[in-house]
Amino acid sequence: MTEVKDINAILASAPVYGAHLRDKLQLKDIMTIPVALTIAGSDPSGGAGIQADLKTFHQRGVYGTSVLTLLTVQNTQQVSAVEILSPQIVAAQLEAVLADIPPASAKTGALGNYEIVSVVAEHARSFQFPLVVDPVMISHGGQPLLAEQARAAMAKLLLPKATLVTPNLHEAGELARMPVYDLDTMKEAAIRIAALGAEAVLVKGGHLEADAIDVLYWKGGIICYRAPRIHTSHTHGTGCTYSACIAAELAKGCNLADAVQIAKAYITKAIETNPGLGRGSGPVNHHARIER
Ligand code: PXL
Repeated sequence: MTEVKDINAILASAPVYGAHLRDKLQLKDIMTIPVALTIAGSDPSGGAGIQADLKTFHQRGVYGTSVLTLLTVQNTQQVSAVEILSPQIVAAQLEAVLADIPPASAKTGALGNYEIVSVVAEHARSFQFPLVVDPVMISHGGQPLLAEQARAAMAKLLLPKATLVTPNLHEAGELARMPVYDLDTMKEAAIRIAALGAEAVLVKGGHLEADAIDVLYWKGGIICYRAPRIHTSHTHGTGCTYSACIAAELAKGCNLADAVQIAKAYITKAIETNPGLGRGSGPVNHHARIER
């Protein structure tokens, strides 16, 4: 083991922490902070996408790195433009960050088009850590965030690399090629999506009419996670925040069923305590605190 002579010099050079925290930290905190990587799009209003992922990683005690795939122009009322980055610049970001700060987990969000899905899938072949795929297809307001022609590529190229895929009812319907509208069809869709190669599938029932029930298909069994429905329009970024929390818990070494349970508690609290920002569908509360 390397002998550490001057902990203050090391802490001072650690960009992770603000100066006010340095005297409270020990070297082991820096050496052991888990890292999670997000590969996703930007939401300038801060509720969804990369911004939601990084805030969630931070809140859950994980250092976040990020690779951008696309920029949206949006606020809580609408998405007015989407600009997709080149696959070359996405690959370059991935290579830069993976070579320098190896993560303990990764997640994907909006990927934009076929070329970016392919580049991410190609890199994912050598990932030695869990990968959560949030198969984002359209924005909250209906703007496409994954071209229609890229949806088959998502199923064929990326899902076989996924530790977990987290579709909502609409995305589950597209991936499983069947209507998904209740608990039975959610279970059936989860099994069909797992057959595409994902190790586990979490079909999220946030858009069901009664309780928000999510169905996890993992290791041949089904686990249901239930939370009471919260009546609010401030749910922007729910999917990103939920999957980011799962990735954060996996980075800390949690098993999948526990990671989903913790993330379900976190997202429920985040919706419940939303800060009511913006004039439209506002963000959830990324500062939400839960017991675990
Ligand atoms: O919630 C899906 C999503 C993902 N990524 C970005 C988004 C949205 C929804 O608006 O803007 C960048």
